[in-house]
Amino acid sequence: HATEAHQTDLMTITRFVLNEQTKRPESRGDFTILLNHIVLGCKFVCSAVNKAGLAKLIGLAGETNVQASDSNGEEQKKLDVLSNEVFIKALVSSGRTCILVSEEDEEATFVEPSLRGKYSVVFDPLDGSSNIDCGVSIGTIFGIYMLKDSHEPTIEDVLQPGKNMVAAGYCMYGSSCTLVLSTGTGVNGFTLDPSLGEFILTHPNIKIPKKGKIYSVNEGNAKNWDGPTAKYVEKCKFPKDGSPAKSLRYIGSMVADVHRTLLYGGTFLYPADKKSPNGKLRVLYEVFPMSFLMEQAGGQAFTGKLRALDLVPEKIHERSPIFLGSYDDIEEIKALYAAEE
Ligand code: AHM
Ligand code: MG
Repeated sequence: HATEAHQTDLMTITRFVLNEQTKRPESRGDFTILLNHIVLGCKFVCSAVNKAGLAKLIGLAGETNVQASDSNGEEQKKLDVLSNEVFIKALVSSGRTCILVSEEDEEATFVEPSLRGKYSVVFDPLDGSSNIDCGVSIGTIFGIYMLKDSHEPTIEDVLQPGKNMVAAGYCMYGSSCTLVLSTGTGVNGFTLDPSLGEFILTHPNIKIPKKGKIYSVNEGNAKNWDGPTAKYVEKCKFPKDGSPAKSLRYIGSMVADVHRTLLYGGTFLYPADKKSPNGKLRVLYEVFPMSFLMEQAGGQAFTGKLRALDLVPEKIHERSPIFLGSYDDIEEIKALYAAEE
């Protein structure tokens, strides 16, 4: 029989999440609506990132960029500022959110009562923005908490350990636009079909290889590392057990580095060092969502002290060291930290 030229049964992200939600009797479609607004934000940012070189969208925020300004002299915003505004507006207008924490905003946004819903979203609208100007992959990272009862929301409602998230994901703006999502029952990847404007399921049930052949870290910080991090990287390069040395891959864009780690296996580290004792990455909207996805894919995420998802953040922009990736590889790192104690 003839091979099919076109796939005709398209599993869009909306259809996928609706299917998942109907398995939950308490669900009234609120999560699907929220997700649709996140997806809209991702599509907007994807389109803006793709046009950035062309449209000179990359002028400084608040500055009038003569070349980039349109005929009305409209100010052009930097892509990360623009992305943040788009997400905030999309999330508020969904009518399903109550607290928003963005890497771009010092303070959390409390949604006004008339538009309030039960979900809180923590996000980095455009992570890795130092990579924009040279066309390297960047991404949006998000995590979602749910208000347990209908009390007046307070900041404590987002200062929750990552294991309390109900969903997490990222969207990578790379050679294609890929959205990876977990609602706590595994990890699935969707790719934007630009002609349809829809995310289609392309990576069902992602599982990270149990052990990997790659490590990923900014080695420029090596002189300031602690003992276990230094020992681990030394082992990657000069293994003493006869196993082959690992390959180093480091893009410097968390979404891209984590995406590769999820698909190919291995480790991604942003450890503590003498200059930054808490590492660089932010707990709420970088460490937690990626750790949630790693565990859901069968991997692990560790802070150097504890399971990353057990951390209880005290401040919304708090940082933590992070070691995440293949199950066996993170076991090795945990053993090195345990030996230190
Ligand atoms: P940003 O939020 O300022 O873009 O910084 C976060 C990025 C991550 O995407 C990436 O993993 C990390 O910074 C790279 O840091 P470094 O340049 O120190 O290696
Ligand atoms: Mg960031």
